[in-house]
Amino acid sequence: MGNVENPVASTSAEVQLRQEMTDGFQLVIDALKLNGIDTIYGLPGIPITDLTRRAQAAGMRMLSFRHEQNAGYAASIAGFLTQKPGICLTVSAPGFLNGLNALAHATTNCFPMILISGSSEREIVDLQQGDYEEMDQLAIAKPLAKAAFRVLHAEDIGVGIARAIRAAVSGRPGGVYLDFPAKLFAQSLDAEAGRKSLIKVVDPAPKQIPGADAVKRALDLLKSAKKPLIILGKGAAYAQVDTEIKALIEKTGIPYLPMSMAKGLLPDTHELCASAARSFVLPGADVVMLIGARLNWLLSHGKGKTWGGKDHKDWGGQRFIQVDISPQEADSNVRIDAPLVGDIGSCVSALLSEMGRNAGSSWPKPPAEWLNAVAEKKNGNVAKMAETLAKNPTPMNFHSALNVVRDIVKANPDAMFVNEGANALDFTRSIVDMYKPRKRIDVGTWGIMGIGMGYCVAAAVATRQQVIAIEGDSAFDRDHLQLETICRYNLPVCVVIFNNNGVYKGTDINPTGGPDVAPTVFVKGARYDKLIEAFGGVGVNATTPAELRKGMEEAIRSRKPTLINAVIDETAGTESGRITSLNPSAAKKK
Ligand code: ADP
Ligand code: TZD
Repeated sequence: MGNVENPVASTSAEVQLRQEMTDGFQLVIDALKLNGIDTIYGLPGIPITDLTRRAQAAGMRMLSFRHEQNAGYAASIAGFLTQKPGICLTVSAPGFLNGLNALAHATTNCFPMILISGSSEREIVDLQQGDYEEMDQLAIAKPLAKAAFRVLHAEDIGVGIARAIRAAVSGRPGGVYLDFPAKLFAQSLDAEAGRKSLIKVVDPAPKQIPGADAVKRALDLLKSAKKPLIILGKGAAYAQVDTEIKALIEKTGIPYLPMSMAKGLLPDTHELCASAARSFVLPGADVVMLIGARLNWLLSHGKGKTWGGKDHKDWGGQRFIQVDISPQEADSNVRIDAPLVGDIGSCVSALLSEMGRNAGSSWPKPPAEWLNAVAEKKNGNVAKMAETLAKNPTPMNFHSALNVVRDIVKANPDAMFVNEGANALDFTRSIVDMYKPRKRIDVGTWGIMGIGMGYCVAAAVATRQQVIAIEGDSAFDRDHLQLETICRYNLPVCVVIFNNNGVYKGTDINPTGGPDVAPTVFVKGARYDKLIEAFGGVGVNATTPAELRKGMEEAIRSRKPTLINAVIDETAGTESGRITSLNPSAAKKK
């Protein structure tokens, strides 16, 4: 199928006829644009090459990646940042499978995303006659997506895209798959009929108002608490109701713990932020209000030793309030005494207005004993960390490098911050304070490696801010070629590789004494900075905090694509960072 705007000379009657027709390609573009979607992350090829060209011609931002998985991660985080479904566009079978990882990631993390994949001819696929890139993609996508649809007729494209948008953003957001067989794009349709078939989705993510009884139940429980705690999750960040959440925390005076991607909803330096006293407040709290956070592995399932339970499955005695849009989330791990089901904006507003109605402007603050104990613990830990950060060992280690990163982020609070790795993730999360909402984006619910460069591209495109990425050298494995994507679009991205010669560390040895290095070890002294130079970006090799600081400052000043190879002591860090205990063999060794 060629471009419809073929500039071959034609009679005016022919032009008139052509203008009155539209086709599948055009309807996909028109339907997306009609719904305010102006960016596509993808990789061209049969049958979607013309779609990428025509999307660009129609004024959409069409960002081509070097691998679909990275494009998919970009789309997923664009969805998180914008509340609009991020679009990933791939070719059939292998391209689709490469994008599928990100689709599952979006569903798992509650990010709105639509994976659109071209597919082969239905009649050949269904009879398994061996078509080019034959695969029953819809069937494969279904278990990994919140919803999955196939469109066979051009006049149904509008409905297909409307359903996909609604499914992605309403209720608990997630990943949606849209299957477009090759023939669909070439189908032509009367232009007027085509226009009429499109749907501009009205109120795609409707408010969900919590019940008055549920609001009262939650507040009664909160009021009874002697040691209350609020936990903010990435659902709270996604909801974009930052002022209301700040008001709730400050009005109640309750210490809060931000989950990784909720950091910065209130500045991490806020007096009620209990991050530095995490291992004190979790077992110590008697009533915990979860706002957009699940009691999954990241919160030790709400039980066990982390929560003061005697053994790993024992309840710590906390009573929980859970604010969540999903009515099925409560009781997933432990009993939730007060589920508050609704969108976070409506729930937090309802809590605030009910608090105001009952207590005038003075909601009772938590007992001073609890607040003082939390503050004491926190201040002690902050002071201890300050001592560690002040050291300047040779070689540079995670702490001395992160001391620099911490300063740079403080000086550039609007910069987007991407982070992946094991030690490179855990140390960064606890050392680098965030000051504004939705700035920190990272490995999320799965603890997945490979999101880094896709996130960098989407963060730069969706927010137009400077992007800083802190990457473990192994975390960066799946990302190398996206440096070309970053350079091609000249994005203001500064990637810092914490290079410690391997997965977790670079010190393992092959116990057989054979020629192969240990499975966790990489080439020693690799120069990742040379990779970006191949594409015209700026490469910096930094062996000291001073060199790292200079490199980062220059990257931010110039806004040039930059990669800093930060050489870190290969003996620093621990196996799997803070989740060593999840390794079956490591647990046995302990
Ligand atoms: P974290 O990893 O930060 O703890 P999770 O991904 O586990 O956060 O939890 C996010 C929760 O937020 C999910 O249970 C999801 O249903 C919920 N959520 C997402 N968006 C909203 C919203 N707008 N209103 C209410 N809850 C939401
Ligand atoms: N593959 C994928 C897709 N996700 C994963 N989480 C892993 C593998 C396992 N894994 C981790 O959980 S962290 C990590 C891997 C391979 C890399 C750790 O090494 P690093 O970080 O160099 O990135 P540090 O700072 O050296 O610990």
